[in-house]
Amino acid sequence: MKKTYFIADLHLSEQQPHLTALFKQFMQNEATKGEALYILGDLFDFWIGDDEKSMLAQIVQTEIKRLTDKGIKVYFQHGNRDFLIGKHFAQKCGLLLLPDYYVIDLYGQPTLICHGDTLCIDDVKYQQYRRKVHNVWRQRLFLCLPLFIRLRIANKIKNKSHQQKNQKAAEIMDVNQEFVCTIMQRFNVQQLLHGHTHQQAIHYFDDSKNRTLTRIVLGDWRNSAPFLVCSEEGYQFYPEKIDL
Ligand code: LP5
Ligand code: MN
Repeated sequence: MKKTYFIADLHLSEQQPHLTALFKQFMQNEATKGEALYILGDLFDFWIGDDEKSMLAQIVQTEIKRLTDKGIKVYFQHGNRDFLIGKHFAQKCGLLLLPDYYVIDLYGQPTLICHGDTLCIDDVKYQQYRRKVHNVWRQRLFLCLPLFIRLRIANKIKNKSHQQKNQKAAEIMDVNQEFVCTIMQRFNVQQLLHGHTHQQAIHYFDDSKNRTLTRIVLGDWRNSAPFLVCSEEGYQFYPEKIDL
């Protein structure tokens, strides 16, 4: 039976080698059973340019290439931490870069996939910041800087974000339900799949036409290595429940 895997928010970094070990294990075992793997953003804790030649980058590329060499498609959508992953990284390992919103045919069910940060429109400060760092010219300028300066800037942003997050209400950092309905209507789908909020769950709700819509949220890899697997028979989280 054909299977498709979904993961998000691994936040891999040199400081957390156990996560890299979990990633290797997942890529060499579970992921090989599928026809496709979708990584819905925040694979890395942060990414400051494809010229980064760290050991971690090499390990991740090797693992992705191992899958793509077997003919398994590996797709990637940018997260808020690794939106600078570019063509060079992708070409090295056969990774297929997708736009921020993308509709896939999931065994007969059109499904909108995204990282999830764009759905959190009540987090006004984040959305303002996002617009700034997604500006193409600002990104080009940033990528021209020496790596050590980029690293310093990234750490500054991380610290600022950490401070600000502590002062934000949890509801603000979750998706805006009205916006979720609007975006699902815009893409004409009844199923949405995303990460970012880290709250692994399946939400059912009705739209204005009384149709039942589904929103599937992937968990993050803080304490375990959660994934979603889909087939013609439906979908299943592993592990079914994770500690939040
Ligand atoms: O990821 P998470 O869940 O911890 O927090 C996010 C939002 N924070 C971020 C920041 C990232 O976590 C870390 C940054 C990685 C840097 C990558 C390289 C930078 C390249 C620059 C290229 C031009 O995304 C957090 C949300 C939270 O999700 C929940 O949705 O709330 O958002 C914030 O906390 C943002 C703050 O509110 C505003 C931060 C202002 C930073 C000011 C510096 C601007 C300078 C930009 C120019 C270089
Ligand atoms: Mn995120």
